[in-house]
Amino acid sequence: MRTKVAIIGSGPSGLLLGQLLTNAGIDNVILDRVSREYILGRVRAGVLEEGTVGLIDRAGAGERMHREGLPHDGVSLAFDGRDHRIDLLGLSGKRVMVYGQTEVTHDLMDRRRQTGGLSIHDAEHVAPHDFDSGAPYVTYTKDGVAHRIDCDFIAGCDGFHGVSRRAVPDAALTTYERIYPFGWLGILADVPPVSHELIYANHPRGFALCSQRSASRSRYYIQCPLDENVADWSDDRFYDELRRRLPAEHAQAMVTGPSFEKSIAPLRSFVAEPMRFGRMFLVGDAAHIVPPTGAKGLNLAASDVHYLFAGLEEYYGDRSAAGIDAYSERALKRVWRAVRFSWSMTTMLHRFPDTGEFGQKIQEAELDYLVSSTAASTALAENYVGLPY
Ligand code: RFL
Ligand code: PHB
Repeated sequence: MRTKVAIIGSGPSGLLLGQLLTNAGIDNVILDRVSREYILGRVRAGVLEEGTVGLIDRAGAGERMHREGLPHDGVSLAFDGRDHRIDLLGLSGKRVMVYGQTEVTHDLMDRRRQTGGLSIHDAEHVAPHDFDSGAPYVTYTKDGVAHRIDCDFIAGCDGFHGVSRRAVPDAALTTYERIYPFGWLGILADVPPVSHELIYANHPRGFALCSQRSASRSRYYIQCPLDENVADWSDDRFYDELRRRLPAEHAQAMVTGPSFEKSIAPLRSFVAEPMRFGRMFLVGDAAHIVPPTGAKGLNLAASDVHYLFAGLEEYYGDRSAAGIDAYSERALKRVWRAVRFSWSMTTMLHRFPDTGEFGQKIQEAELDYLVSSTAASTALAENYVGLPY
C-alpha cells in the first residue's frame, strides 16, 4: 500500500491530523495497535482551549461538541477554607469548553468514517522505517499477515509509550523529565457537579479537583500517594476525603453517588527534543507529557497538529518545505510554555513530601496574591485558556 502520510496512533492527535489532511485532499492512513472500542473506553482529559475547539471545527467534527459541551467563563481556586473565582473571559477575552476527550475521539472517529478515511485497528508490531531517507515506510502485522505502507511522511501520534519516539537513536534525542511524588485518584459518577465551574483546591491534606463532563456527570480527583491501591478506596472513603479538602459550602452541597470509573494516574513532565527526525514527526504525548493540573495535555496535542498540518499543507500545496522545517521549533516553543504552566500549577496546588507548615503558608500566600492581583490573575487566565498558536 502507498499513502502520503502514515499516521501511527488513533488518539486525538492522530485523528485530528488525519481529518485535517483528508479534508485538504492529502491521502493518509491511521494505524493503531488497539481497537476503536478500547480507545473509546479510556477516560482522560476534559477541558478544551478555544484553539482546540477551532481545530475540531475545522476538522468538521464540532457539531455535537457545540451542542453538548459546556462553555466555561471562569474557574475557581480554593484554599484556606475559601473559594476565589478567576474570571477567565473577563481577564483574557476567552473561555474554555468542557467536553471529554472520549467524546472528541468519538466525534473524530465518526467523521473519519463518514469521509472514507482509512483506519487500521488491532495492528501489531507497528514499526516506522527509513525515516532518515527519502522513502520511509511503516510495517505492521494484522491477523498474522505482514503488511507494508510506503509513504512520504510518518506522523508519530502514538502516545508516551508508543514506538515512534523509541525508533529514534538515543544520540539524536534529548529528553527532559520530572516525575512528581504523588498521583491523582479520579472517579466518574452520574451526580450533578458540586459547582457549575471547575474548582482547583489546595489543602494541607492534598490537592483536589472538582471537574465535570455534563450537568449530570461529575469528574472528581484527589491527590494520593503513588503506591495507593484503588481497591482500598470505596466511594464513601473517596467522597469523605474530597469533602475534607473543599471549602465547607461545597463540602456540604456535594451530591454523592456510585462511581463507574476509578483509577490512579501518575504525574509527570516530559519533553523529547527535537520533534522531527527526517521524514518522521512526533506529535502530542509521543513527544511530551504534562501533569494534568493545567489541563494542557490534549490541548498541546492539538497545537502540535496545527503546526504540522500547516507545514504539510504548504508542502503539498506550494511545494515548500518551510513549514515542516519549522515544525519542531514552533511546536516546542509552545510546549515549553505549557510545561512551565503545568509545573507551576502542580507546584502551587499539591502537597509535596517536604511542603510542611512553612511550604503550606507559602502556597497560600502565592494563591492569595494570585487571586488579589489583576496582573497575576490575568497571567493565570491567559495560560489556562491557552496561549496563542
Ligand atoms: P494518546 O491519546 O495516548 O493516543 C496514542 C494512540 O497511539 C496508540 N499506540 C500505538 N499504535 C500503534 N502502535 C503502537 N506501538 C502504539 N502505541 C500506542 C494508542 O493505542 C493510542 O490510541 O496520545 P495523543 O493522541 O497524543 O493525545 C494526547 C492526550 O491523550 C493526552 O495528552 C491527555 O489525555 C493527557 N491526559 C490528560 N490530559 C488532560 O488535559 N487532563 C486529564 O485529565 C488527563 N488525564 C491523561 C489523563 C493521560 C493519561 N495517560 C496517557 C496515561 C489520564 C491518563 C491515564
Ligand atoms: C478533567 O475533567 O478530567 C480535568 C479537568 C481539568 C484538569 C484535569 C482534568 O486540569
